[in-house]
Amino acid sequence: MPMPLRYQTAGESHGNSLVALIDGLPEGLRVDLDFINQELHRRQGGYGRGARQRIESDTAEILAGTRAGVTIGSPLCLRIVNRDHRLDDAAKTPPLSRPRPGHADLAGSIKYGTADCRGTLERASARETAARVAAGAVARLLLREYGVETFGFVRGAIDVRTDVMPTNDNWTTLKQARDASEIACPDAHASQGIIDLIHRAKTEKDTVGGWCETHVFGCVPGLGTCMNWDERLDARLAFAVMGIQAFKAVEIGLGRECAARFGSKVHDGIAYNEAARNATNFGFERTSNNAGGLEGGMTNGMPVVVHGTMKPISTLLQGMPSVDLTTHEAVRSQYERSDVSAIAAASVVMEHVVAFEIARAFLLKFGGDTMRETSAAYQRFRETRPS
Ligand code: EPS
Repeated sequence: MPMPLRYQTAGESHGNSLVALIDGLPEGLRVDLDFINQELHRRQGGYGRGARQRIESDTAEILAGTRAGVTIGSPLCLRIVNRDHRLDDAAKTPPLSRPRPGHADLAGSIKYGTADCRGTLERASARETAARVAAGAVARLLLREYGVETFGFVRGAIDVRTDVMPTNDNWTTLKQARDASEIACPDAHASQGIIDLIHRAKTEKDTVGGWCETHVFGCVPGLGTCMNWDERLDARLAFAVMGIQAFKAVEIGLGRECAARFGSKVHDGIAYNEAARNATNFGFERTSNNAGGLEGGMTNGMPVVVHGTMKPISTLLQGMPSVDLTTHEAVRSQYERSDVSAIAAASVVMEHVVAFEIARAFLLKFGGDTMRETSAAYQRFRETRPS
């Protein structure tokens, strides 16, 4: 029986490897490692990253789940080896006993009853997101078979924000601009503004967060459900995005701004265009997309739009007020090699966790044991009409 699509990761920042174990993929999906590695490479980039990214060259290998590169319906296991593998060497991973405000250090040390935050911080580290990108890239390979594409980018930070608005018609052009940007922002002026902010933070021994966005194009209406609260697609997307290290807020479509407007200025009018009856929206067009493509926990045929907010990196070169866990003396928090900003990487991670949830919802609606069954169910649905 097909399982709902799901994944787990294992691995520590300076352990041997990161692993993604993906369950619920149909038989017959080609696992294109070049594509996965291209996305892993994207995640490593971005202005403001630390020296670690010059050490690593993230590459996925398949440990299980395929025959000649094609899924056979069993769990798929992907591994990314850590070059900076030193967790078992105590001299190279000394205790961290001056917790960093904002990191998992203090809560983890109390939870595990230790004055050394090392165990917690190694797993809490955002290094783990490489495994999530690998899992999400597999999801994107599946979605591509059905014309569903994701586009993630950096919207801004502090007082810089681009006002670009991705649509079905312009997103591939914006993607080129994003890929030309050192900070994954498809607006050259805003890119420079964000880079300047990160440069300033570096000079001042500080850090920067930012806003990321993911847009999903090509979803048919009806992915997700209004029938069970824990299967609402908007709820699942929020869960997935909030689960990314350092994310503090998630919004769908107009998000928090909804409360600042009357209903007539929020809800997206419905129109019917007979000429577009074979499009993925079945010809039901909307006058705006404030809902971010989701109504009643289901896709409505408009692009899915998810916003994520990342807090600044919690490892500050200047330190923050803290306490030594052994002596309880007031100290500055401990510095570890880190990034000044990982917002570009975060936009890649967010795109991939969003893709995974969309693929999960897609397979819940159309999935079978094989890609042939999935394609047949999808095709049948495309031929139905509300009547
Ligand atoms: C991280 C600290 C840095 C980051 C790391 C996340 O690693 P290191 O301590 O080895 O310099 O570079 O992110 C990654 C390694 C990555 O690949 O994203 C942290 O403390 O969360």
